[in-house]
Amino acid sequence: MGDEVVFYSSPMSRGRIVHWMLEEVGAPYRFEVVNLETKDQKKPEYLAVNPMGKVPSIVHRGTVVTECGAICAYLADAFPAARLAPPIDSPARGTYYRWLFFGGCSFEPAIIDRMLSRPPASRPGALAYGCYEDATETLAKALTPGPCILGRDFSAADVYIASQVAFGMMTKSLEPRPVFQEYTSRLQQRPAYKRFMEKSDQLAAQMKKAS
Ligand SMILES: N[C@@H](CCC(=O)N[C@@H](CS)C(=O)NCC(=O)O)C(=O)O
Repeated sequence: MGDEVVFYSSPMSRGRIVHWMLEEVGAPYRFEVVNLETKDQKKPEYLAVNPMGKVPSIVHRGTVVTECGAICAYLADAFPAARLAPPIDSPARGTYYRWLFFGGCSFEPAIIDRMLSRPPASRPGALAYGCYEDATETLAKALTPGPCILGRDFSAADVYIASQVAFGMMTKSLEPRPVFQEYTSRLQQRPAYKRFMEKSDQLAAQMKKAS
């Protein structure tokens, strides 16, 4: 079966988060393009991998993993030499899970709702993230000590959170506070980030040319 990660994605999608993560862990991987324009994600071959018909997905050692946050956490554990997750018995492990799950359950929905101009909920208490202001302020406070979400140590949680923060600022659904700008600019200097960007841009250009 080998140790290759099969990576189903599109270069213009949340799969960018996983692409960066794959470069960080140094995993051998094969990029299988799922063209969202031609609705490859809803074709039976791909639905057999992810019945949600969404990217990204990975298959590794015969197991399918979907959901960006889960894939980042999985890859950090599957490729421990990259040291992108605190040890299982470390107190930092709790903080690491906390922000990984905050990213998927609270921060991303707050940003997407804002991007789509969805009206504020009539019952914020029933909404997982409460209100946009609380979700963004909470993250800003957590990032203030820096340089990473866990303090000194860079982790998979940073790949996930920094990607969302950058996306939020790019789509103007997140105010470009200095704490967010400094955090993303710092992490975007990482060699793995630069490798991912170069490969992703190349792939996007090839797809554009072929369309
Ligand atoms: N919760 C999923 C969301 C995945 C998702 O929404 N992917 C979008 C691209 S960014 C997609 O595949 N959209 C195509 C579609 O729904 O048809 C994750 O975190 O991986």
